[in-house]
Amino acid sequence: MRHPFDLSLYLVTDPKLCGPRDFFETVAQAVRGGVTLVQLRDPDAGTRELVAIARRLKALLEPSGVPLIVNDRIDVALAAGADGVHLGQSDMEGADARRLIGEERILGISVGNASEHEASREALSGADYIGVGPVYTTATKANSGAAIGLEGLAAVTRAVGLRSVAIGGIGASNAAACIAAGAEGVAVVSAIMGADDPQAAAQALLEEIRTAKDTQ
Ligand code: TZP
Ligand code: MG
Repeated sequence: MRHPFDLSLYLVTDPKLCGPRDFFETVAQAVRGGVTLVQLRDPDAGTRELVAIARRLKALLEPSGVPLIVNDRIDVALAAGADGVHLGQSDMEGADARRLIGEERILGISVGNASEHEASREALSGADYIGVGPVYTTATKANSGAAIGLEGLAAVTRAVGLRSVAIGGIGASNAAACIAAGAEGVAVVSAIMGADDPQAAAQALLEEIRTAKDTQ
């Protein structure tokens, strides 16, 4: 049975955005603020370091039941006992990833735009959800592609037909619009990792998202 998950407020981590604040403390505050999923994303960390960080995050998240997803690295996810993996279009195809991670773990795959999806339908096979974006311009990820806007988000979500989480340049002021466009939740990096008060930032985002869902 697949691990249940709630895409409402999906924190994607970035240690570079915490400033002097401790990375794990930042994630702990975000969890207290109500994030519903956490993804370990750290393109600069080596394999051993990533496994160690993933283990610590898994232990930190355990009491709240918030699932841990590892970006890009199936090997790290399996070694650390994470709850899922998130892959990009240039990573392994969905069906192959599913064979490796088994039926319980969550599989997410990024989709940048509708034509990219059309070109790679097999790549999404076995996925539980898609990450769609960047919806808005973002400085957090270099080479993340052109912003696809709310129209792009709506088009991809409709075309793919899987649960979707919007990403890229999202904060409390534009989260509701992403839900209205068809996303089940929003994924954020800087709006929480870089906030002065990560707990309050998460709370404010969740409030916007829940209100948007309630009024749908
Ligand atoms: N993938 C597409 S955009 C992005 C990722 C990881 C970064 C989003 O960061 P932010 O700070 O929420 O705009
Ligand atoms: Mg990736």
